[in-house]
Amino acid sequence: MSNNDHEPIVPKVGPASRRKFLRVATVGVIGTVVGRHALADSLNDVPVRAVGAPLSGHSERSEFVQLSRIPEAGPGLRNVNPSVAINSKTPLNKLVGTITPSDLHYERSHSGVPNLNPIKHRLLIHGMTKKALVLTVDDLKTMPAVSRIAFIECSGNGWENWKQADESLTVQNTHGLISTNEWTGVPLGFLIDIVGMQPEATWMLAEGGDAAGMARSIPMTDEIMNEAIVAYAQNGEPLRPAHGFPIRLLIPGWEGNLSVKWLRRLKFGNQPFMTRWETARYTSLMPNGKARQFQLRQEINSVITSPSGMMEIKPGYNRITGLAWSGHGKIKDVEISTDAGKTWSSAQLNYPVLPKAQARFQMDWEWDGKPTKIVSRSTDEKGNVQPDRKTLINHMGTNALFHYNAQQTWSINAEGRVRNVLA
Ligand SMILES: Nc1nc2c(c(=O)[nH]1)N[C@H]1C(S)=C(S)[C@@H](COP(=O)(O)O)O[C@H]1N2
Ligand SMILES: [Mo]
Repeated sequence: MSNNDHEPIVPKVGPASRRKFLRVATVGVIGTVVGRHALADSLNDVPVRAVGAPLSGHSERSEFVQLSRIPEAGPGLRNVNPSVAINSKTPLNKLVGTITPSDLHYERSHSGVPNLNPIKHRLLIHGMTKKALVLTVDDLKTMPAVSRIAFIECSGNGWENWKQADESLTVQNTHGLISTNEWTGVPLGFLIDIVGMQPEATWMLAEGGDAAGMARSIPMTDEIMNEAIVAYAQNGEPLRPAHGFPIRLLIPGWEGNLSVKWLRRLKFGNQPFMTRWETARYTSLMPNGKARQFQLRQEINSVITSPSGMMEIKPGYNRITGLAWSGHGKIKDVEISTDAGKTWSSAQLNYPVLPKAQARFQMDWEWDGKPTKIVSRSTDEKGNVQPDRKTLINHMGTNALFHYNAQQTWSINAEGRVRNVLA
């Protein structure tokens, strides 16, 4: 592990920031913060101790906490009946830290969620291999396992903002097609060693057991052979049906679409299999009229989750926080501008920062009450910098649907209302 993994929490969020905080405090921030809270001097200031409910075999969220995904039917198609939804977005505006609770992991399923019996399920591995194998879920569970914290992101994440910005969107609407979980399963490389991949094999077809027949061609690069997992668990429990129970493929950092759920088949070959998912779907129409195929990596991205769309803030101290991620590796820096992109300063990163996982950033901010725009811009360890909207659109035009990773701007008016805008 590099130094970064062990960067202690206290020094990063502590002395440096505290100094900044104190400096700001001399112009009144601590005063504002303290002024907002009640001063206490006796036990009468806290509620009496409460009688407890019986313990249970399964705990639920507090009745005072409301958290849910939003089912949507595509760009601009919100507030639909869940029966016609094609995806369901994670409430990034209401979550903290970096791990998404399993029941709030975003969901994208092309033909519903099959209810598969793990006893009957099988994984076939064949094609350009020395032998073909059919494995049960129990077979997989007896093999060496790895656990890895990684994001899955739909390449459609951000698609709401390609052409125009609907001012009523929350960050859940604009960026809710990404989540980070800890995934456990068998390394793909181990399975490849068992079946013996032929030297000519350069691509792998992964096929799902749902009615859609989701199937994608995956290039057998060293990176993928080292990092892909046939996963049977998320956040320490068996996969939830919506996320591929009993098994799914996980390709950290690459299009969510490649992380095939309800995995039933891996087939090796010497060229891409050209499924309809990589011809009719999951291509990007470029300004010259040609379609870009096999844009498989999720690019560098970030978004401020608070304050964000449809929130309201007050003048004085506000803490800006958000999430940054890159399919190339670790996030190295997140800069924030609170003056519409004129000046930038680095936010604090919460450690550990993991490769191909969401990273949490935060910054203290004193809002003077004047209308402004806030925006974040991330940089990863490979030197990739999140593009501004103009740069992305110059390159991609506005006809593409997938891989929108432009900097997200939130405008704030004199009343403190936060709204989605293009830049
Ligand atoms: N078999 C199958 N796998 C699938 C899909 C699907 O519809 N069927 N959807 C894909 C898409 S488009 C995405 S973005 C991810 C979403 O994974 P999640 O629902 O666990 O978030 O799964 C991928 N794997
Ligand atoms: Mo997706």
